[in-house]
Amino acid sequence: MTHDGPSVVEDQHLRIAAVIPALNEEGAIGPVVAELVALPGPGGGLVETVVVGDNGSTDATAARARAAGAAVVSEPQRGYGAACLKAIDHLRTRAEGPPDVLVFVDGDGSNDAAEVRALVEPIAAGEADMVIGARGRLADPGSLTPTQAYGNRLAAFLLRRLYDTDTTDLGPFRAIAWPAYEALGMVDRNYGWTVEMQIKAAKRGLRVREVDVHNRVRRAGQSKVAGTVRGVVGASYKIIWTIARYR
Ligand SMILES: Nc1nc2c(ncn2[C@@H]2O[C@H](COP(=O)(O)OP(=O)(O)OP(=O)(O)O)[C@@H](O)[C@H]2O)c(=O)[nH]1
Ligand SMILES: [Mg+2]
Repeated sequence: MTHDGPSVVEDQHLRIAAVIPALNEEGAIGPVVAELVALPGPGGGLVETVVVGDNGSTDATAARARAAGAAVVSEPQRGYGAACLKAIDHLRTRAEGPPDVLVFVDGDGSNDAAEVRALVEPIAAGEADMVIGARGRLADPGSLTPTQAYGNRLAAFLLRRLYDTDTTDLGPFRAIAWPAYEALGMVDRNYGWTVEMQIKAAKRGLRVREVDVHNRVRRAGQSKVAGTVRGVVGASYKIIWTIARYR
């Protein structure tokens, strides 16, 4: 499948919104937003709106994101999920109405904006409700810590065994159709966000696909999750707890 020429994504004229949770990402957020805004698409850009969920960053994250073309909403309570929920609230209540598809993108430059199209394609084609960017095959060396790679493989194994899925990864770079997202009733406010979405999608019988994506070492700034003890312990605990809880 080629992602260069016109495709079903163009034909559908889907309104795609990118959601970026960000905490102190001033060194990376500008180019991340700018690359999403610049993606070519039907009648302008592929991505209609970029919303950054700013978690009380103490640096210039909000200003840089706005300057690059994003809407910025502020969520004072820390947490990846809290920031996503706030950004999505904004999309739900905005005057133009909600988008057709949500795409989640990290604010640190780990994801490749050019792959948004590949994530959205199965949804545009009516073949999937949710598409997870799986990092197992194409991740740059060093872009996933050994603990992170192992933890993701373990969580994916548990999802396959306990929820009867084909999951190989909990990658944060992912797309979901708006009605599918709304049906899930997402609640997790921090590290359980990605796995909660996959568990609820499985329980509801959503059509879920994985697409291989690249994964880069963060462009700038400091790790909040995989590179910190607090992040690793918190994420491991919350992910396992979430997997057990919904079972
Ligand atoms: N809003 C918000 N965003 C967060 C929080 N923690 C992490 N993030 C964002 O979530 C994304 C992933 O966090 P990272 O710190 O990159 O975690 P990681 O990818 O495991 O670590 P790296 O290997 O350093 O990239 C980044 O865009 C962060 O800014 C948080 O508490 N709130
Ligand atoms: Mg990262």
